[in-house]
Amino acid sequence: MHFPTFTYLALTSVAISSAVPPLGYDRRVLRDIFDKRENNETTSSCLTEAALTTKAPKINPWAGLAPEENLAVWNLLHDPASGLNLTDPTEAKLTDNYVFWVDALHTNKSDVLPYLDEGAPKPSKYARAIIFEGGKAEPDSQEYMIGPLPVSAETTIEKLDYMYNGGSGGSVPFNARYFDGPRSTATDPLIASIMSNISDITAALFQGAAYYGSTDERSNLTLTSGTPLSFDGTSAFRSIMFRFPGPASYMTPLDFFLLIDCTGTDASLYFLKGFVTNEKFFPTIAELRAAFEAGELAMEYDQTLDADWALVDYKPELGVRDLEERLAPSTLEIGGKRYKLDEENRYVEYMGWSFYLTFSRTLGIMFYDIKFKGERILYELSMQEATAQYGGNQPKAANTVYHDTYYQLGTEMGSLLEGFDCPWGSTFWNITYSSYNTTEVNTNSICIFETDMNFPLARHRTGASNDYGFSNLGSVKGAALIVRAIATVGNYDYMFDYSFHMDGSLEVIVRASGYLQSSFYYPDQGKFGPRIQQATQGSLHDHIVTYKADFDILGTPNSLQVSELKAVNQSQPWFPELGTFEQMEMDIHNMQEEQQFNYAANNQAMYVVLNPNATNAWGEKRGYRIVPGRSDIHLSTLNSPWSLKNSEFAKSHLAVTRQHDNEPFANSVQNINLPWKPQQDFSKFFDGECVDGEDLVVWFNLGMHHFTRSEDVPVTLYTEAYSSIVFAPQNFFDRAQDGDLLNRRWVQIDDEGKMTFEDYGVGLDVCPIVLEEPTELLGGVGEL
Ligand SMILES: *[C@@H]1O[C@H](CO)[C@@H](O)[C@H](O)[C@H]1NC(C)=O
Ligand SMILES: *[C@@H]1O[C@H](CO)[C@@H](O)[C@H](O)[C@H]1NC(C)=O
Ligand SMILES: *[C@@H]1O[C@H](CO)[C@@H](O)[C@H](O)[C@H]1NC(C)=O
Ligand SMILES: *[C@@H]1O[C@H](CO)[C@@H](O)[C@H](O)[C@H]1NC(C)=O
Ligand SMILES: *[C@@H]1O[C@H](CO)[C@@H](O)[C@H](O)[C@H]1NC(C)=O
Ligand SMILES: *[C@@H]1O[C@H](CO)[C@@H](O)[C@H](O)[C@H]1NC(C)=O
Ligand SMILES: *[C@@H]1O[C@H](CO)[C@@H](O)[C@H](O)[C@H]1NC(C)=O
Ligand SMILES: *[C@@H]1O[C@H](CO)[C@@H](O)[C@H](O)[C@H]1NC(C)=O
Ligand SMILES: *[C@@H]1O[C@H](CO)[C@@H](O)[C@H](O)[C@H]1NC(C)=O
Ligand SMILES: [Cu+2]
Repeated sequence: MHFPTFTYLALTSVAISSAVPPLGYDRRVLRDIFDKRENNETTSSCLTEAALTTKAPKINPWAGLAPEENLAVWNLLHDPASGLNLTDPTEAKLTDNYVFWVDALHTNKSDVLPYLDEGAPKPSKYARAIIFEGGKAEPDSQEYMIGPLPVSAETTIEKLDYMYNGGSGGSVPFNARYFDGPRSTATDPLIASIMSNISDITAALFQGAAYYGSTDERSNLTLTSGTPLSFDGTSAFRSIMFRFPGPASYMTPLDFFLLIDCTGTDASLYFLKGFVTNEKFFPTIAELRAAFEAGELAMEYDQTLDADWALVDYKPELGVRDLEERLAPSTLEIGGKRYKLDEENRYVEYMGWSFYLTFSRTLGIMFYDIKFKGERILYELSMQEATAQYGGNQPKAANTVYHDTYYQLGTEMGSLLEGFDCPWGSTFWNITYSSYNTTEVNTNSICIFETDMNFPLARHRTGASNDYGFSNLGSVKGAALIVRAIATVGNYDYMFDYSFHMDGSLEVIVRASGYLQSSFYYPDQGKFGPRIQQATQGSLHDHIVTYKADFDILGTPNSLQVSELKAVNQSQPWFPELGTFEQMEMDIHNMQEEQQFNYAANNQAMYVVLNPNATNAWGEKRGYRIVPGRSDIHLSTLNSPWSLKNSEFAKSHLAVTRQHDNEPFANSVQNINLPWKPQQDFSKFFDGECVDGEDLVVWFNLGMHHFTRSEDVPVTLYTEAYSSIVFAPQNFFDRAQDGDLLNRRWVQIDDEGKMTFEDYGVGLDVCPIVLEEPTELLGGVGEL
């Protein structure tokens, strides 16, 4: 979530794919494994075959910008006739106007639904562009919408203000805009002059290390500063932490902080605010030096210089585990792929499911028009923001809040390693996004695969007094399709999973791995996290990942029904001896107004999005339940100055709003530096509108309270750091949607003890690879 601030993403981002071995390597290994099974028919194994193709019913109306569209938009913006007076970003200074980034503008739902459902023409595509306007009298960042595309005489460039409710539309004050390369460069002379002046002090404290400037070869300290770097855009500041350089510098922080003011575009006015070290504040160089000379500054521990301990490679010193030289079990689509794809339209069909994917440079992968058995469940399902807020006794941890969309989280979704990040044989898709006048490709950065759930979807054995103890036994295979991407945003690797289950339920999971943003270890500050290395403390923090679920259960008019479990005292005449006694019942009502709310204590409430006018065969209203999963949390601090009003979406478990074309996102991508005067204030969505029988949107949070631990070294583990939620049919159907699955077994034993075994023609022999006889599947029972 956090980059050394000299990184200017829009300019320097490159796909890391070239570092990843070609997929073919592991595929060959896979084939070798199966060839050893002496089957001669495996030359074109269904394990490695591409998925079958299908044709999306509609051209994807949410698609990103094609390379030629991006180029045309770029050229239009840079055409002097546009009046934008743009400078080439690679040469830009603070006082120039230049493009930050370009992406596709989301398509309005009110234009898409008629196209999907009523044969209306495909909505026009638009681009959005954030332009840094340092050349203006009052410098700012202004967002524009450019369209319709393709660029023609009708194409206009307009300010994109409509989706921001903070009062300044698409304009963000200079002091709050993204801290890019030119801004970082502008602060470096001040930092270099201050740090050179005290190089003897840093050398004495930190094993000879000093900072003389970002390009000075003598520098052997690196610096980092996070966000926010402004409260309301009237001023800007950097709380800089120094670290030892190296691949794991997040894990080797030092106890030295430099605070500077960097307000405005004139770098000659930037100034020193002070230093922090040894848990003390020194407003001037003179005061720091006086303390140093009085012998009051010393490090109790040296930070480690060799950070090999923080690399995710094999560590033989941990010992040997018996049989670990063998290949671990793997998910393999051994019956052949059971999903179909329209790659051009990013459209997927799987076991009754169908949906479109798209990609945004800030939000990553997004899902649209999610249907099950032809009926719409969700119009949109998308990640909206990944927030992290830290705690600590120094000016880095205590004031750090990240919004990862600010760092363009989507562009940080990188190549996935087959067999490890995703199963062997998965489908891999590229993602693309604009980079100046060209289009960047992150290869194989989305994977799609079907996985064994490793437990049956359903099973039952009916008891009987025969020798086998049952008269019939049914068990249904559990499988799901997963769409996955992993965004490495600075220190963290967020894994986003969307899991489409056979029964029509949909699970959203986020996991976190990667480096802790750690602090120097202070023995007296255990309340902010444990010591995890010689001189490193794992800093306590919250991760809150906000999602949007625009449910359209069989159409747009939906309600959010709450069924609260209540204990009530009542009496029943057939239990006269009990008098009044307590039992539970449901208090059922529809939420009336837009609101933010939390899961009920003890989870004693069920939330169902239903269509008030659609009933199943039993007369029950058809809906989908929101089932909380693991670690469904909100921010721990609700009144921190660092996240006061720009992170409202992270402050409740759930929220429900009326869908509006001008409220497409929970957050804006440059909101992080405006905690007191947000560009986008999520809490303003809640203005008393009715949500009963309306087009409603559910916003939900996943996340983790990250109670850091030694086992976060070298990196946080996905086993523990994960959070999930399930959307499950609730009276949506007349019965469970497992009856139509052939991947099942049905075993019956008649009165004479004769067993019949039904496999519906599906066994391990379906794929060209024959492994075993199907009866083996049932273990003891099959051999009867
Ligand atoms: C596989 O093919 C080889 C030679 O091509 C043959 O010798 C062998 O018997 C075959 N094995 C089976 C199981 O058919
Ligand atoms: C265009 O921007 C440059 C700085 O990049 C500035 O010097 C110049 O005055 C601007 N021109 C106009 C017409 O605003
Ligand atoms: C270092 O800082 C001190 C205190 O501000 C100042 O007096 C001195 O001139 C500076 N020295 C250099 C070489 O900049
Ligand atoms: C930093 O560089 C100086 C000068 O080369 C050297 O003496 C010192 O050991 C280095 N310290 C670290 C921590 O790299
Ligand atoms: C993109 O911009 C660069 C630098 O201005 C230029 O050299 C290149 O020709 C442009 N590419 C296209 C396709 O216009
Ligand atoms: C993915 O990107 C790579 C590298 O640019 C390219 O060779 C490949 O054709 C792309 N795949 C698809 C399906 O576009
Ligand atoms: C039911 O009555 C008992 C006895 O009066 C009381 O202790 C209990 O709190 C009541 N429960 C509820 C749910 O009101
Ligand atoms: C989308 O809807 C908003 C709000 O109604 C409107 O201001 C905007 O112009 C629409 N966008 C397009 C591309 O029509
Ligand atoms: C449900 O149907 C009734 C009767 O047809 C209609 O009056 C009402 O507006 C409908 N409600 C919704 C939310 O569609
Ligand atoms: Cu964490």
